Amino acid sequence: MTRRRFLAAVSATAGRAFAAGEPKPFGALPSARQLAWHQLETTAFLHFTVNTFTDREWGFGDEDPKVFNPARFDADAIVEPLAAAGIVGVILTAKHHDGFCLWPTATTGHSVRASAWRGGRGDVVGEIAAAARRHKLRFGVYLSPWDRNQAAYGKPEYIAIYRRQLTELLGDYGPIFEVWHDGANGGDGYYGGAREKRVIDKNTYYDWPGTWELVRRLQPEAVIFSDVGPDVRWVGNERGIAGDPCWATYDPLGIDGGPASPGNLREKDSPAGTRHGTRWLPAECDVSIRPGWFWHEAENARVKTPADLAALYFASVGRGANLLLNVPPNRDGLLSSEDIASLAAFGRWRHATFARDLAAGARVTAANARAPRERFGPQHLLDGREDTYWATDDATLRAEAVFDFARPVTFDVVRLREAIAFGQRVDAVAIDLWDGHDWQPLAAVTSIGARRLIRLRRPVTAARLRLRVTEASASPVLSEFALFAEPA
Ligand code: FUL
Repeated sequence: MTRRRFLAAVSATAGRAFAAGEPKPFGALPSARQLAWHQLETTAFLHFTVNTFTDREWGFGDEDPKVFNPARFDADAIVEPLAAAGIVGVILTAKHHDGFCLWPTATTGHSVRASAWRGGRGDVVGEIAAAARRHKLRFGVYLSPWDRNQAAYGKPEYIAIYRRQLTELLGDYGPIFEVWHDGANGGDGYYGGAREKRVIDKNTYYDWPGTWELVRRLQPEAVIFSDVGPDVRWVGNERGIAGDPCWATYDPLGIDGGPASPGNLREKDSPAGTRHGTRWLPAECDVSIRPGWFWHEAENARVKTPADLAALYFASVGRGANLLLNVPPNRDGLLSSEDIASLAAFGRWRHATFARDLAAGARVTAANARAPRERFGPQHLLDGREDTYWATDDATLRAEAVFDFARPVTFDVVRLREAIAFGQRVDAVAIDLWDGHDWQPLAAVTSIGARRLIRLRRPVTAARLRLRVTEASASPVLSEFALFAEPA
């Protein structure tokens, strides 16, 4: 199958069946696995390998596997603080660019088997996967395509090795929710002692469609992440910040404007995506809680604060993307106390902010809703469900809903959601506040998609609010209008 045919096949399948009377779906649509992925919001990355012990970010591939010895490694102690922060999935670097495998693979001797850790009988992948299950987190794998240890890297044989490694990871550790293919690849390395530079053709060397078909076969529910999807796209920066707007549709181009591949991407387009693009390809914002991806003693005092994490949450999840927050284990095989403290406070903030929707219970009216109103009326904005929605007649692109509160509410966060199974339809909305005489503009934003969080500069008190869809490409289908207050 060619890449084009593969991508057409994966993006043609809508994730939901449509019933008579419902709005007609618009544009590119999410698949079932993408719809499930959107629900996750926040997941974690664990960067862990020989680098943790050599104090590097990119290992050359000649590291002595004996250096890997996290003597107090405790997978539950790593996963538990993530769960407490509201993180619902964890992706482990099963192999980073240095080629050291965190599981006892049959494909190479350069693995935990040759390490000093637990006499070579340990399996980091197995233990994190099991701990994730115990704490109700999903488990995913990062397997670096670039392998600076492998003698075969750059030759066709390496692709077979890479696929055998994926086959082990996707076959032996239970359900996998996401497979992460890094775009950084090719360059100098150890390569079995050759110590040379190996440049690969990023468009052809890996035969990505073949690898993605293998992932589909072994883990049909897993989403595949790379610079270009096919399910989830890189947001185009490692700062954790989505574009504003951030469209869920995207037609990525290569650096020269031709076909794109992992590592060959015109990344300046990725934060915003492509309005009316042909593929549903939502953004994932990867960012580390520390300056580096791996743990370094010298960065213990530079862990992002809970306020930094909250700001990242608004800049990623708040723009319809997902946040993939890296929290790297240290040399003991634990998270450091600084990271745990920051995660815990971030989790408390999240819970305190989002536990109670202050708009629930409001009275809502809208001049336009498609019939029957019980099914498509604006009351569905407030019912706390994502599978029900307010939809207008097909020809009504601009619409408004007015919310009346029995008692004035004080809030500083607004959350909006489109029912994205119907595509990304809304281009811009505004929110107004009734001051007793007139409507005063409160906020205006563009893309919504899976969600949009509006963080106001200061708390606002209102007894009456108005939501206006000011621009849409198809009749709006909105599933939520919610209000929250951050803890003082
Ligand atoms: C990059 C890699 O080179 C970094 O080391 C890290 O793994 C990051 C998530 O992706 O491309």
